[in-house]
Amino acid sequence: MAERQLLSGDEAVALAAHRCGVSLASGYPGTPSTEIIEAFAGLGGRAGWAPNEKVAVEVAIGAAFCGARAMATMKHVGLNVAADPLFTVAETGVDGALVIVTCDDPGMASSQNEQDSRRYAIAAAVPMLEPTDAQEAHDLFLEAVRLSERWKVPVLFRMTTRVCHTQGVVVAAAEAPPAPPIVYCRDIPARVMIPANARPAHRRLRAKLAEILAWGEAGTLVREHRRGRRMGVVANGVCVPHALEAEPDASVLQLNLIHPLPIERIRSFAATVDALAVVEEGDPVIEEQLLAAGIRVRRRPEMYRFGEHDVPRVRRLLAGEAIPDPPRPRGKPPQLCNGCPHRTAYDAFKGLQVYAAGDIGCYSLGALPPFEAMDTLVCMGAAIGVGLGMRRVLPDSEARKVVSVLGDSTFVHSGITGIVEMVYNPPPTGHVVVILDNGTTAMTGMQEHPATGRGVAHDLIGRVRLEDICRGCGVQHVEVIDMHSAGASLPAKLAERLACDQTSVLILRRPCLLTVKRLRELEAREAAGCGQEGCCG
Ligand SMILES: Cc1ncc(C[n+]2csc(CCOP(=O)(O)OP(=O)(O)O)c2C)c(N)n1
Ligand code: SF4
Repeated sequence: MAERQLLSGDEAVALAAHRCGVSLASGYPGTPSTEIIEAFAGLGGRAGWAPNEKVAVEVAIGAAFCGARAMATMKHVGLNVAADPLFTVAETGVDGALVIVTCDDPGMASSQNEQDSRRYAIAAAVPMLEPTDAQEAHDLFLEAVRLSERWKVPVLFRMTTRVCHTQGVVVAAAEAPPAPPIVYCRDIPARVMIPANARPAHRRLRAKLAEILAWGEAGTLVREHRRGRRMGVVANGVCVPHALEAEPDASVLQLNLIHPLPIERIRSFAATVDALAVVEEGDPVIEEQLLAAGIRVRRRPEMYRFGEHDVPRVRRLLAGEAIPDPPRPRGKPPQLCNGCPHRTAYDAFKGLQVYAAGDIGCYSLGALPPFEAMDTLVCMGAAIGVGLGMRRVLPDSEARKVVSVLGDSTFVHSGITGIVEMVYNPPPTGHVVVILDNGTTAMTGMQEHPATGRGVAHDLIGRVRLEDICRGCGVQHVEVIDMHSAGASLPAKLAERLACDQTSVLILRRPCLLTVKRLRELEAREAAGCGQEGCCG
């Protein structure tokens, strides 16, 4: 009998990727996607954290150009960072398989915005699949690999928080598609996107998409749950089980193929029911396409664009009610841990009344009481650019109060180009960048990154040094402050750098409290000459 395992959607994707011989998985941490890379590595797969999502996708493209099966993983906003390679690899196509997993966060449990990745599939003209639970996450991932190999296109694999993190029983497929040999075949016209090659490549992509649509219309990625005819519901992702439970008499058309949308299957389904509604989280992506295709569908009140759905909410939606959601129970506001090294920085910011152009990480909590000492948060890496913009337009006395503050993982992700901008276009007052180097990616669960010098399994690999990057870029003053021994000097040091007209980077170094034990154990093992986790106590 096939083995039954209790897995989350993320783990089920990792299992499927491992079973079908994905040769390389590259990702950048981000809730709710992070566990895919960790679980894939735990199964013995070759996986690495990339400095950011763009690089993760590029690495996976390189592997797929060689005929390998490759996967890149990220949260929804990561796809913005990776959008540049995505749009062009859609046109070059791949030789092996390329599956890009993007995990959306409707309701923003842990994100800076609520964007809907389905728009990317339409804009980049790539197929997108979406599972409704963990078993489907496993099965559909294998389907995504087959699809990518058959049409030589990248496939977007979308999941949302509930599917990523909800556990379910998963039975691994008896047979995964056997992995093809990894061989690099030169194909300059297909891979070098100078305009003369890109023009036919765009036409090839559109032709592939038309074939995939015909395949999708006839295939198994649309499933009918036939019940009554009074109401028909078209749904995707976690909305499928919600709709099935919320309206026991409604027939439900489950879409696993999100793009290209199998519109004729939906039209046929619509003809069999008295009224049609769409249940989807996020933007009305399906609803808009049905309306554009002339399919009569009940329009969803605007309030359902926001937040996650659950069964009672779907019941209200299907009843056409637009009453506000019941208030959510108030939880304890998040706070920096007691003893968190970031606290010292925010005490100093508060004391000096600086304007802190901030960024995303545990240190974003510096915007909340008791500190209220971070002024902006836009997207990863924006701290430096935003701070420089403020410095350039404010009068001198005000400009001197501006500090850019970001974490070490965020700096490597997308802060480095900000440093280049600071050196290239220095404001007349200079500028001060503070890097909170706690030696981890704390916010998403303590992942390693290039400046920690450790890999997914915390093993020693290559390392980049933040101070070398800043000095190499030409920053006038770069200083590492050991916050264990010299934290008390920070306010005076900060005041000194704010007062001078130079470009400065202060790297405040002290490990995140929650990684100290792990770090000690790793270092002890390494000193004993054993790099293996779990080997020496
Ligand atoms: C484009 C993008 N990718 C990933 C994330 C998820 N994320 C939020 S903050 C963060 C990094 C936090 O690490 P660091 O900057 O070192 O700060 P720390 O939490 O350790 O204080 C990540 C990966 C995101 N918000 N946006
Ligand atoms: S997890 Fe680490 S970085 Fe985050 S608040 Fe706690 S001590 Fe600070």
